Amino acid sequence: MTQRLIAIGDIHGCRKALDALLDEINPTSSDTIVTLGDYIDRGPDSRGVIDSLVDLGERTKLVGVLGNHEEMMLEVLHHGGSHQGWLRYGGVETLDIYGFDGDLDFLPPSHLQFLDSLGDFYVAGDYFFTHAAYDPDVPLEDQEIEMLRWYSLTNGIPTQHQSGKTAVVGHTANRGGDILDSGHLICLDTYCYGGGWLTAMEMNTRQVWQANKNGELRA
Ligand SMILES: [Mn+2]
Repeated sequence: MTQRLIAIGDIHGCRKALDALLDEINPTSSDTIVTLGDYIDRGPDSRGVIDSLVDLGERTKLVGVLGNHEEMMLEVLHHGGSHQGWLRYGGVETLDIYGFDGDLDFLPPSHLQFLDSLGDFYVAGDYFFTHAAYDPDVPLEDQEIEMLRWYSLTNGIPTQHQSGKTAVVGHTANRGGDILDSGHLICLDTYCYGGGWLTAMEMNTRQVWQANKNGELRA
């Protein structure tokens, strides 16, 4: 059985898009799926997205990368951090779908467990995966969080990482819906919540799947 390595870009509450892609991909226990972060906020069904991801983790090898949106939420939940930034960046929609009533323990235990399991980066073969970007001159394990989760590619695309591996990232939305591929860096954030597409890419074959927020596939 072929072992596939599939990356999925920023989901942002677009559960129908995620489920449509997973139906097409039909992941098995021999596949690895790397989700690039920003599962929640902005889109309509962050709770449903986390439900789907928890379920996905039971039938395939799921590697979840932490996005800046999950970072903002966890900062509020675990450390009593300021909620103002998170709410401004789409946290309101997330609280709404979880039925937030003023109590900060609104997440089901399985959802909190999933969010707490997310990592800063993942390396597989000739690729590494982060949410946003990287410093090309710094080993992956020494990267600053600002570069991994917050840096926007609109400020410039980093040169190839010193490891020689190809970076696969999300975070910087390509509003036209197309994948950004600069050779040493591939960005799969194709703006699903805003009217673009949710993108999945199999890294060995470069096969691509895309679905919009209504769950309609792009040919
Ligand atoms: Mn992001």
